[in-house]
Amino acid sequence: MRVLVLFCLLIFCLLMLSSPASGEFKIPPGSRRVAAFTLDGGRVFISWRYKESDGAMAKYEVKRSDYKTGPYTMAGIFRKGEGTNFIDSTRTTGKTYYYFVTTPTGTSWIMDVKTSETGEPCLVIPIRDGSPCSRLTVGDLNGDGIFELIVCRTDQSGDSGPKALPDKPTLYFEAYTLDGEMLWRSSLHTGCGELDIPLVVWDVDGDGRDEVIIKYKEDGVERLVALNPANGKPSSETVLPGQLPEALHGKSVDCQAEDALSLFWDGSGQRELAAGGKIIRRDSREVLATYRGKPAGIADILGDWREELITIDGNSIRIYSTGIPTRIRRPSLMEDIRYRLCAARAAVGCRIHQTGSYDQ
Ligand SMILES: [Ca+2]
Ligand SMILES: [Ca+2]
Ligand SMILES: [Ca+2]
Repeated sequence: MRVLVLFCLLIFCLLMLSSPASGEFKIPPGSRRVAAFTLDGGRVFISWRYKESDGAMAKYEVKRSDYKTGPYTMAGIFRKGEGTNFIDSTRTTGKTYYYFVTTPTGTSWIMDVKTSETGEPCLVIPIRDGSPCSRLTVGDLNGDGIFELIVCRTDQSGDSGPKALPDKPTLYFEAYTLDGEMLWRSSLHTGCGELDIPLVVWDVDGDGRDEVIIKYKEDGVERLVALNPANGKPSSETVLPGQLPEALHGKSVDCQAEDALSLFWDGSGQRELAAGGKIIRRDSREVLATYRGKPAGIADILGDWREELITIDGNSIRIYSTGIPTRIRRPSLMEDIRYRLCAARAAVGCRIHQTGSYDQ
């Protein structure tokens, strides 16, 4: 509860940066990006998002081809009572296949997958060489419904960047697409380290693109700065009135420890646990998947309603997806305002598991 109250305080501060004309939050439309991963044995896992607006009777068609330009043949039809994912186990190892998914609204996507004997459902995104990073969050920076990653890292040397100050570390904020393209890099010179600085990614002005909001302290003055989601440049800055509660500095926010991580993974509709490099079933302790790196976030940013585990592994971000099919059909969790608030709250200063409408 304490975290929620403090987060509401921070959102109130964010609203001070909003234009008077906007005044309300908008939820980005939700990605229709298809997730396609190769599993072991040459199998292919495909999943896609079910939007609530598709309706209960929504039907999806999945077609495949050896060539991007087709011809495509039907691989599966998924009606009410079936999930929004499947495993194609009839493929030849080492070949590339193209999958075409069509929704009731006529929207379709193509994803290519090269099969292998030892595949795992994981996206690996290299980040720029430099100081290690320990924090990241997600947001839709261009309003296309597909999430981007925002990484925070610190250069303690104090000699980087055009405005470097010798006694202040340089904080870098970098944005990457899920395809690994670096969109922009922004720097901030402050006496704070990355773990001391709350950052929130939220569509403050209601234009469909999430701003990156950072609170920091400089020369004893609390400030909020909003980064333009298009280029990372500061678009507005506000000096906060008075002294905010200590918890808004980020470090002292109450939160669950990293080893209390839980996530929707296996399709049972119940959460599983992630700890010590393993994702395990809560009741039987069965190992469902393994991961590398330090967990940095959990969110439903790909495919269906199962949650991805995001880790930082050296100079790479790894996004682990389930490869387990399910017949449960649920809207993307990121369409749930309660869940989105939790995802934003997690970046204020601690890692916590998300809580949405499917949690009791
Ligand atoms: Ca986007
Ligand atoms: Ca915006
Ligand atoms: Ca997911």
